[in-house]
Amino acid sequence: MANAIFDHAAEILRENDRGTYTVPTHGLYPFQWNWDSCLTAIGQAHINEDRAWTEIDTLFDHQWDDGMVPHIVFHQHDDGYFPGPDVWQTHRPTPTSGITQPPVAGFAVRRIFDMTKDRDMARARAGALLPKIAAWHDWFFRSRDPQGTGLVAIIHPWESGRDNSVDWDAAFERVPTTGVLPFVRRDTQHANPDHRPTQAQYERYIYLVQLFRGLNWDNTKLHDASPFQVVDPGFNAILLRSCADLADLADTLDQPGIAAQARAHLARGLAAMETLWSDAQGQYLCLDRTLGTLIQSPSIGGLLATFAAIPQHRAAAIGTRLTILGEKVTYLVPSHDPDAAEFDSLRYWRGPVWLIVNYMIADGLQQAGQGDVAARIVADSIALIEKSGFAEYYDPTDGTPCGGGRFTWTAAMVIEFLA
Ligand code: 2M8
Repeated sequence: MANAIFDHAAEILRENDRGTYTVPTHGLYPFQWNWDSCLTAIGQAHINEDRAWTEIDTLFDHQWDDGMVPHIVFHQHDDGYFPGPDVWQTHRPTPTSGITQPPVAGFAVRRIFDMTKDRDMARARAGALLPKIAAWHDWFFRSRDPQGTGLVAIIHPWESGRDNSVDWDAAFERVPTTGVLPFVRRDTQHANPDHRPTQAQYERYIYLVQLFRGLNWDNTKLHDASPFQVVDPGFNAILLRSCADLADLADTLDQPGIAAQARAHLARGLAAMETLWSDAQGQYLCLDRTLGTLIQSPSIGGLLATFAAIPQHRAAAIGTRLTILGEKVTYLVPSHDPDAAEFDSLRYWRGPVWLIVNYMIADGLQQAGQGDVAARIVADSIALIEKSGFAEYYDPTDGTPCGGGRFTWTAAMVIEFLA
């Protein structure tokens, strides 16, 4: 069984491979997405090391001069996705979006470095990527933490990767829709509209794109200009884990300046994470930076915090919280607490299970000595594949496959789980 699943996953990676980058799935997402690519490369590394490195190299070939790595690279013309390059208007040689995504590259590169059997290749490819990843991290702390709090904000829900999470609802209400130009969504033509964000959310997504476009995508202005500034513990945990992995790699590859800077970001960030902890919810919460208050929304973002080296007692509390959640659903980890009124088992990031998040949470729990809960998450992930194939996401109550099918990062994570 495990061999058949592995082979099927490898077939999906091949099918979505466009030579130097991989699309998340045919039709719904026809371009290169940032964190999809980094996590996909981990799966590819089990099959073809050189191809895995190329996936990340291609992404960083499109890094902006200020250090940002965009969330989409529009390598080829394709009308099947909205919003395309004509909406973003970032005026890049190869069109890109103008916002970023969870910075998982540092973690991915370290993981692929450790796996690569050709050690000369590993040192050369990682060595070339390190300064670029460091520049991206520096960009984050400069552009998305202008007050120097130690934690970065997202300024658009798409940056979080958890596009329509309940976490953003209240802050998103304050984003107006005045002046939004008419548009036609394409996502609802590829996937079931009941599994996707609402029209009202899309209007606000586009409002923010138009606002930032009007500021010429100048990252010295965007953070302060955005009516949406949210500090997500999951997003910051990914950044801090990547800082830690970057520092270790930089030591190995004799790049002490990069290591020192990454450790400085890490120390400040880990200390600041404590301000996001909620005893009442038993997990970390998002901070609405505009209001200065924690958002009382028990989502997966606060559990993903375990991907960073948070204190042992916090990781243990998250383990307990996951055990309780595991009694409420058949498949861990639901992207929102099933007891919350806003929980929707089918709608995208408002309830369904995502295998990439399962992977990162399980990895973090394993590092923190919470092996039993991690094992349950991995077992549930494999059970979902056996029951429902390689979907974009799944209903945590009965495993119904949702969103796009034959999904790249789902396949990549399964390869990693089985290897
Ligand atoms: C989803 O987001 C895109 C926008 O970036 C979309 O819905 O159009 C999210 O699940 C995101 O996390 C993911 O990277 C992307 C491609 O898989 O799809």
